[in-house]
Amino acid sequence: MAAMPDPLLITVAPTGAETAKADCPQLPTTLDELVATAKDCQAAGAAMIHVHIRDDEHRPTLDGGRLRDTVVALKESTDLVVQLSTGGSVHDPLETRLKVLDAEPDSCSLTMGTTNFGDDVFMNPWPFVCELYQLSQERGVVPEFELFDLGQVHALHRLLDRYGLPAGGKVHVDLVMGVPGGMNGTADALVAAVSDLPAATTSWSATGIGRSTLPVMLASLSKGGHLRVGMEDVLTISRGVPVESNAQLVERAVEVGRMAQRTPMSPAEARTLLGMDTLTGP
Ligand code: KMH
Ligand code: ZN
Repeated sequence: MAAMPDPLLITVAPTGAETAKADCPQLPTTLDELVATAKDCQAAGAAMIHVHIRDDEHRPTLDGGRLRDTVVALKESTDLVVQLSTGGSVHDPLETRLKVLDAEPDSCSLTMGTTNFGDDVFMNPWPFVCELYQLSQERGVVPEFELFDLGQVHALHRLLDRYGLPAGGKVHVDLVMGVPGGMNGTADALVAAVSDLPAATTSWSATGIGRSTLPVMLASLSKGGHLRVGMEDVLTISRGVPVESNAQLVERAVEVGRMAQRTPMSPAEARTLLGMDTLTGP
């Protein structure tokens, strides 16, 4: 009997906080655009969405009311697992980032350490990481541990040793590679990071920023990992050719995944993978 293809979690990160709408008009920055993108990406094969939102001037914001409205709208219009970014932009204060969980997302990103981020610094001091993690446990929000560097793999060991398993009992990691200041977006760096993940890790994905997108995608699939794609991470589909839409990036991930005999996971399967079906709602 033919073996069943392994399921592939595809997360779409459609907006991010770094690209200006003026430089990339196809970036989904309004709620309507975000919802339309989410529907298209679910239809294309995504099961989870990593969300950054913008204000009326298309600037990054962590406004609580807007975050709540966004979670509600995405849940009404799609089945996607809704993950809110707690990273925000490099300019967001730590106190504001802790309040993101008030919007009651399914999941939140949780970066495991401070990272140089181009010319800026993405601040994640250890006490902040611990506070955010404990808050996610109290609120029943499933974290995705975002690792930008090998040192952050080690920090994840420390966090789990000290505070135990996340809400839902599963440990899902995303390697964010190729950020100027973080780990390189190469197969070698991915292998090093994956080989040191805590034994409690139940699933992991990877994304490569900019030109590291394809090497990281291929390396992740060859190591049995999952994928994050989207315009937060890359704005060209090939050298010099702008991405038309987030769905285009999801479609490419589906196609490359199929070559590796992986089938896109449904949102329901993703909820099981992430331990969400064991959690009771607020
Ligand atoms: N925008 C970056 C500074 C996250 O979403 O948690 C942080 C980031 C990570 O994108
Ligand atoms: Zn993000």
